[in-house]
Amino acid sequence: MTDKTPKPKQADDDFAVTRRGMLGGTATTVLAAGTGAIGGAATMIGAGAVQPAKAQGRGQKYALDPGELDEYYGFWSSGQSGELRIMGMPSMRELMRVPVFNRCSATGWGQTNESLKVMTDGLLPETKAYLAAHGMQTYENGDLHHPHMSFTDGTYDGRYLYMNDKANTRVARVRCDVMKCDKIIEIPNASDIHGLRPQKFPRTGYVFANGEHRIPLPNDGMVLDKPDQYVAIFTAIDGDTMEVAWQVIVDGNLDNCDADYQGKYAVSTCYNSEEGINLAEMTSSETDWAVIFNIKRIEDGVAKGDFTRHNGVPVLDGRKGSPYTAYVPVPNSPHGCNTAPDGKHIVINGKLSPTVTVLDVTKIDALFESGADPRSCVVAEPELGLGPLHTAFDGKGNCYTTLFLDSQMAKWNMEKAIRRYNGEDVDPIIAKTDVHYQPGHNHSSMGETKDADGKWLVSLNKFSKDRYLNVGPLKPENEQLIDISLDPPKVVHDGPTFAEPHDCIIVHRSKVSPASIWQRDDPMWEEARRQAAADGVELEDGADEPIRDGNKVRVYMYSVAPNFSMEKFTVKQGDEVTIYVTNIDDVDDLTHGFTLGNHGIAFEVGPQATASVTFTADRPGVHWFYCQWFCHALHMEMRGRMIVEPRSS
Ligand code: CUK
Ligand code: CUA
Repeated sequence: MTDKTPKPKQADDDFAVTRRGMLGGTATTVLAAGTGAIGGAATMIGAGAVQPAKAQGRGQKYALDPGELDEYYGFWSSGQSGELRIMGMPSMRELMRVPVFNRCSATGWGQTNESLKVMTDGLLPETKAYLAAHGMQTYENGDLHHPHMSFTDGTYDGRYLYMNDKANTRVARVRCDVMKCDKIIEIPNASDIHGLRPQKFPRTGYVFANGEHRIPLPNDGMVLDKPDQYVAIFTAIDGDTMEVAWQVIVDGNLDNCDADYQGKYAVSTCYNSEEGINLAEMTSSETDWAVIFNIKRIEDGVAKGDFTRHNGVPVLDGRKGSPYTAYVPVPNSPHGCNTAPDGKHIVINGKLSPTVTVLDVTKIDALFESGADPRSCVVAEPELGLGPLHTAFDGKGNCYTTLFLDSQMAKWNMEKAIRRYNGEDVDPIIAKTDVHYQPGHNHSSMGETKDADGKWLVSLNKFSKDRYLNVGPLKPENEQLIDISLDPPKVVHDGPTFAEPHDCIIVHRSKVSPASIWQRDDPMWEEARRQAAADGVELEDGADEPIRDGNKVRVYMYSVAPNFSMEKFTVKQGDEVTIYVTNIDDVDDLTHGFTLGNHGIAFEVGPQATASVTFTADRPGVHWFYCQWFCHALHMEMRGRMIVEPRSS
């Protein structure tokens, strides 16, 4: 032992817990039997007797044995990376990356005709025109903050995941059967979609999305530097059709949102009641709002025509005093908005205030009667610490709030917070757990559903500082797994992440069942199917020769490990070439790829899938194509030639 560097205390501590976890045993049950029996229990767990901090229980197992499957799916955002990530929880192993708003080198997302259709169909006409004028078909960046699953009756139903793009004002949907994005829409009239949550009850239903920044409506250059004429827009999207159902104009800037368990209300945090445009102006007032949207009234308003149409969407006026909204004053600059699994409470996180404000949904109806005290739905406002951003729940009446500035997770009890608000001398705070460092979102297992199970909590920390080997000036963020079955909760595992997961959900694996291979009739390659039919070709049979149609050439090939159906194909310089590849292998894991050398073209073709790409063959000569997904012992040999005949002079 030459290394004298002291080990971080936390690491030793974790290791001890892991080993205890792996050893199994019944210490938890014994200890849970009663605090009066501490002496006896301590004797029974041996080493625990001299380490009182560990005498709280052995904790849950999080480090899985090789081949062991996780109990939960984690669906992670990736911020400015623009993709969705799938994690195994509690092991925190990254299982998959699902490109959504970003261009993906491996899968060809953003290049294949199938993905470009998803990425372009839902763009506004003026956006398409702007992109075309700059030689682009779609945006290739996104800022994906909030991934959330569709609900039925207050819990996840495994149909879809919805997510926002703050950068380019879009909302996307991922199909949970194949874990691929099937719809992306640009939200008109709004600027920068931030907070996003699906309706919990009776089902999704609506997907609620907040336009964060205020802009003129319409934003066509007629109103410029007159911030008093800017508006922020709340949007309800139909989660089945992915069309905008309606929008509501609000005062202030919208931040995060959530829905209730009754299907009656959506709530958004709203900062900048000052309607300022710089930081000093935006934070000068002592109070901002939680804005409550009355869904029934809004639907009635749409039905009776109480709106103005902008970009084809009914836009209602929900500014202060309107029948559609209620503005609940809360301390300055609230951020997270989280509905508790008790079905009754909504927590508004203070950010600049050390408090969170608890709303009681059963008292919200009264806010929509005239002369109501707008604060009458507030039932608690505990002071937790500095920088409360987001709150998660364990389904047992406890709440876990991230404290950004304090780098802590505050565990507090809802019932005690309410009693405290009513004047009783009780402390709602149960524990504070140090996290490393500066947590933003947190999330508990099944925590945003009525099935919150109180087992795991993840803290998504913005800075990793000293937790990992230094990799240069750009460092990973740090996510920490917290065992909340223990009291006090305990950090048991670190996981580094690349830019920048804001939010995640932890979904029990019983709620999700993805397919292992594609169905041949999947709508994803509908257009390829239609074109092949027009050309008299079956996609899975391919065609022996390219099909010429003026200077458009269509190449239909299939792949079966380790071969493409064409060893070569010939086109003419200047041809617009579309290559369709259908993977006729129907085995798990047997993904092929198609990479065309020196043309910047590469894409994935999953088992039983078809994918295609269109490009101009402008380089005379011989160009090899090959399969880039390891598929067979002869994978390296899976290749062919594209021969481009020079343009005849
Ligand atoms: S936000 Cu990033 S820490 Cu966009 Cu949900 Cu709160
Ligand atoms: Cu097919 Cu590698």
